[in-house]
Amino acid sequence: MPTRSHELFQEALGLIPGGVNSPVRAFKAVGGDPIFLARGKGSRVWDVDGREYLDYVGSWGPLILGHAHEEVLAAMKEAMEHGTSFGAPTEAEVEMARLITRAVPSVEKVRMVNSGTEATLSAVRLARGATGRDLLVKAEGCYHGHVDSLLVSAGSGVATLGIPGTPGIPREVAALTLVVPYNDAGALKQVFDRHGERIAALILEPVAGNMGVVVPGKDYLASAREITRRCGALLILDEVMTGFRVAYGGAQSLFGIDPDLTTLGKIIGGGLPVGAYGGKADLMDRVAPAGPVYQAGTLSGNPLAMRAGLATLRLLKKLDPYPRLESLGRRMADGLRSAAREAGIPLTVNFCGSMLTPFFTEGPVTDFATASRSDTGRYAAFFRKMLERGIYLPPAQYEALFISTAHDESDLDRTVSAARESFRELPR
Ligand code: KE4
Repeated sequence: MPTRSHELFQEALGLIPGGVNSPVRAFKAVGGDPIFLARGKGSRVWDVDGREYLDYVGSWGPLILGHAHEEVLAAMKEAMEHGTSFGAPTEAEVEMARLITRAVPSVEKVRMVNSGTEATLSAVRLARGATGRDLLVKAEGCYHGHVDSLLVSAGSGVATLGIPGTPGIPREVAALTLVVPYNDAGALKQVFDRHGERIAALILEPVAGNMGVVVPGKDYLASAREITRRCGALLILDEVMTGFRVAYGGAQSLFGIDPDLTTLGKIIGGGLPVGAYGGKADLMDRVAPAGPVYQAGTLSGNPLAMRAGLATLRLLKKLDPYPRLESLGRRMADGLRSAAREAGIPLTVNFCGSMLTPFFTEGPVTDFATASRSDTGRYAAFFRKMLERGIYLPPAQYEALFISTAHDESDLDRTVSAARESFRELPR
């Protein structure tokens, strides 16, 4: 008897590329058909066949308060009564800007957009416009949205120019981006020594989440800050995932880094489409209409999304869940490590607060090269066994799982028990 998910996926394949509206959802990295979800509440989601799962995808990061949080829904319902969008300034946008500039120390002015991709592409354009320079530097394994200049693979060697990471990106565009290994300050120094005066910006995930979770080595971010400042290049911290996730002030407040620009997304939208970029006032005042760097958006700062985001951020400020989220992250990491050790499965678990990745490799995992040693086939088998046990993990090894304030110790203990059983069933 085919499931409703299967039926929907078959129909979707005829209507939507790959049957999904974002590639990772297609389960290609883990095999089989994706499950179609119908609803979520707290730490749980239910699929269209009525099956319940403990959810660790959390919409890929936005839902730090869990699904359908009553205060977030109430804020949206109240906002909806007055309309959803005007294309005109509203008070909620001023409240959001006030909240973000108070929460994130380096952000003196901020512009709302509608996705993380829009945030990073706008920050990159601003960096190039402000410096009059064309080159960019990014780290291998970091993902900053599907921006032409940032969907670039490493050329041969460290200080060589990039090559298109996907068809559709002109070689000339890719060649303006240099790709360095993450967590390698020496490579940064080499690239900036060679190209520094042409480099507009370095963009980094301050805690990487898109090669799986990789935390910055001691002094790495400080070195990045020092090297960019010395060359007159800007430092853009892409906090789309880490913003309000690893700390209320983002990873930059955790590691004491003062970037020139910061990009945000996910959590600041409370589950609705929102992104933002911000930074020093003199930089942001170069953005239209204050300055010449053009950027615009029909639904940017719309009151419905602002209300969802404001409700979320205000709750985070009030609850300060970060110490508890850190202890839950540690509990899960320690539990998975000991369960894998008992089963004789090589496993490296990296986490930062409530974002975590189990890598099926001996480790340590400190960059994309070491992350790539993971046994992705084993991850796929593990994913399937956990799904059968009602645990919904990210359907790809090179992703982060997310713990929310709606998860409790019993959820995590159930997850570790399910992992212990699943590890034992994995092929040797
Ligand atoms: P969006 O355009 O997907 O809102 O944000 C792009 C983006 C930018 N920067 C960072 C650090 C990000 O993690 C992301 C998006 N993250 C992925 C999860 N790996 C979104 C999931 C998806 O692509 O469906």
